[in-house]
Amino acid sequence: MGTKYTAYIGVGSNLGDRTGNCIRGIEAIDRSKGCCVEKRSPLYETEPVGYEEQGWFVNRVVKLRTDFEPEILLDRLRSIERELGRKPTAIRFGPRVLDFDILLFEDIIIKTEKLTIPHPELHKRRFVLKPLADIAPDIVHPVLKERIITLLANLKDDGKSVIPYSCD
Ligand code: PH2
Ligand code: MG
Ligand code: MG
Repeated sequence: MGTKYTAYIGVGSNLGDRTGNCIRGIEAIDRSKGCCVEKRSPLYETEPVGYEEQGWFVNRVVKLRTDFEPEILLDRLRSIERELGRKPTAIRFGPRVLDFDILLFEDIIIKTEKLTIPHPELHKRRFVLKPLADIAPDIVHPVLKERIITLLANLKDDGKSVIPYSCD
């Protein structure tokens, strides 16, 4: 059970059993001592952004309560990605079995070599903003000082599809 901090995590997969990978990864977070998954957004099937020669992703966002500090949470998430079969790859933004990204952590602003919070791409990605707005429309981005629902409404369409995925 985590109780100290609230964090929002982006979850994605575009290799193998995409939905199963996301669900099993989130269960592993929830089983971690010091972490508790409080909300899950709906699932979306999403067109790849960044590196386009790869399959579509399944994405969702979850809300956590956690006792971990951000760097410790990041280490825990990385080790779950590996446990679920993620292999290191040379391709930036390339295909992955499971990807966790810390989107927001309380109102914290961090920029180190290891970690940037809020996630630097959060406000540019519909595949993140849409599910985040489903579970946390009114929280305010601590750098941009805008609500998530406003960032979504103002997002210039990147032309990338984000489609509700009913295989939950
Ligand atoms: N993740 C990336 C790169 N591109 N595109 C979509 N649609 N969804 C993702 O989760 C995603 C991506 C790097 O982590
Ligand atoms: Mg990512
Ligand atoms: Mg990542």
